[in-house]
Amino acid sequence: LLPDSSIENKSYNGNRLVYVKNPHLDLMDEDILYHLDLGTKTHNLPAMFGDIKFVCVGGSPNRMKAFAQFMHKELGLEGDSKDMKDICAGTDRYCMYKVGPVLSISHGMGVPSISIMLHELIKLLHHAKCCDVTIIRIGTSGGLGIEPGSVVITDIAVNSFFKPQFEQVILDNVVIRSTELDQDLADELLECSRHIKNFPTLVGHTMCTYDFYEGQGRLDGALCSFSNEKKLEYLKRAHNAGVRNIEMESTVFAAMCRLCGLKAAVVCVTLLDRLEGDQITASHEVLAEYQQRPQQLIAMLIKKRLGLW
Ligand code: R2B
Ligand code: URA
Repeated sequence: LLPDSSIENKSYNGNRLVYVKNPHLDLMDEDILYHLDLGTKTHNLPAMFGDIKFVCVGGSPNRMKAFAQFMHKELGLEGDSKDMKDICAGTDRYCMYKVGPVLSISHGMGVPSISIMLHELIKLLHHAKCCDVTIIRIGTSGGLGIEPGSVVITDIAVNSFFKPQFEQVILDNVVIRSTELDQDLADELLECSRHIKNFPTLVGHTMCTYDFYEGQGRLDGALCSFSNEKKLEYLKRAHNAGVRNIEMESTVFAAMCRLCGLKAAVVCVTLLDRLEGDQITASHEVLAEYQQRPQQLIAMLIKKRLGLW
């Protein structure tokens, strides 16, 4: 196992531009962001995206469209948000909406899906010469020992071994990257949450896994080779290590944003308490309301930053 070189692992948050750390990019005449259906020759990226200050990412295309429409209303912008155009309409891999300085993008499920999106998004922000960008993942998760519907602001993203690191396979090497998130941003989000009374918000570690079923200790997948006792022993150990929720993207999100100079946060609502069960039994109405909770918190942060609240 090779640790990241100190240069690659260094955060550049002091300087507020978005960094790409790839010498080959400078030699390319054109950069096609294939999965976003955008490119440096086909689109004027600085004109389209240069004013972006907040990027919100989440798994589901519908939820990220709803978030964009919600932000349109919250920012008091003109026009009908129903007509909002998907910037990535030329591809059905991801969707993207721009609302003033806010970009809302879907990332699909799991580490490989979000990682492809982030490579292209970070290059997009770099080509567009964006600066002072804050990026937040708003998502769903399984809770550990907390009331379903609680919102968890991640202090540290950890892997299945409760370690704050992401292992990227590069050629046939394993490179370990830090998953540290922006502490000040997490504190600012917690402060915002104190003004929202209708749901509990807490700070805790978030465990990121490569699977929803066996990888999260579920007994209800197509495959399962462990007992209920073993499952609970593992989940309780995770809880004792400070883990309060489990999802599938936070480690690679934290690692990539950190290396590219983006201040990043992860805010996920919990759909169930994994110490109580595996199946998600809440009604569609309840789940829909839960999924608006991270959006409310992020809207408050954005409005506060823009002096609108
Ligand atoms: C949370 O929810 C999804 C799985 O249901 C996954 O993308 C995640 O991180
Ligand atoms: N998303 C996850 O990854 N796990 C859960 O238990 C719920 C949502």
